[in-house]
Amino acid sequence: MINIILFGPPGAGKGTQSARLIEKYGLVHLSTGDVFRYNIKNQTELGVLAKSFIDKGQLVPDEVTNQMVKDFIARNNNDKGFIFDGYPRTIAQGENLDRVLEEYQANVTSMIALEVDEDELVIRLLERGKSSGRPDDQNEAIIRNRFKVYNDETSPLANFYAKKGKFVAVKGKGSIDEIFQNLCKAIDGVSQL
Ligand code: B4P
Repeated sequence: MINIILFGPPGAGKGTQSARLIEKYGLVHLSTGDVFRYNIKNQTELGVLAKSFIDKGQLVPDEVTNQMVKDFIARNNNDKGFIFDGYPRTIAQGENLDRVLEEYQANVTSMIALEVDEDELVIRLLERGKSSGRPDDQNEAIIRNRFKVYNDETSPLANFYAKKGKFVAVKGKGSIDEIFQNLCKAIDGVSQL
């Protein structure tokens, strides 16, 4: 079983690359952003709550996100493993993921981080905002707030996994194919350990 956290700032390409990686490795994809957006679209109680945070570029509170992930893993437990895309985003979420996987005698294999500079990310997100209808992608101030939240609350997770010897960085700028090949090399490297 391999459990990969695909990490990186907003717009780094986590969703784009996860879609290809799950096909190649047969892993189950958990994108917390996608689950929130599904709930927003269907106007569930979770969706209404999540929207109030996401539209401002803030994180959905840990208790809500952690419970959602716990339920998702319970429903999708499998032999091959997971790609976690956009989760964990805080240290408390990282600790929760360890605890939940332990219940299944599993653990995080590796965090693989896509590194892209902020100006490129703003261009990507504004571009996506033109067609996606996502309010969090349409306003530069909200996008900048997402980076602030990323720098303050999410980036410390890199060190959290580095200390466990489970952090690998991959260049996230270039063609989608090139980046995919580099991610596959990183995954093949850690899955043979
Ligand atoms: P997410 O849905 O996780 O999305 P993201 O960070 O915006 O984008 P991602 O990195 O997946 O980028 P993508 O591949 O789409 O989060 C949205 C919000 O949900 C968060 O701000 C937060 O409020 C909430 N949330 C989610 N998880 C949470 C959690 N765990 N805790 C609390 N709150 C949570 O790529 C972006 C764009 O770039 C696309 O248009 C793509 O086509 C383009 N692109 C990709 N690769 C490219 C490349 N190589 N070159 C050029 N363009 C590229």
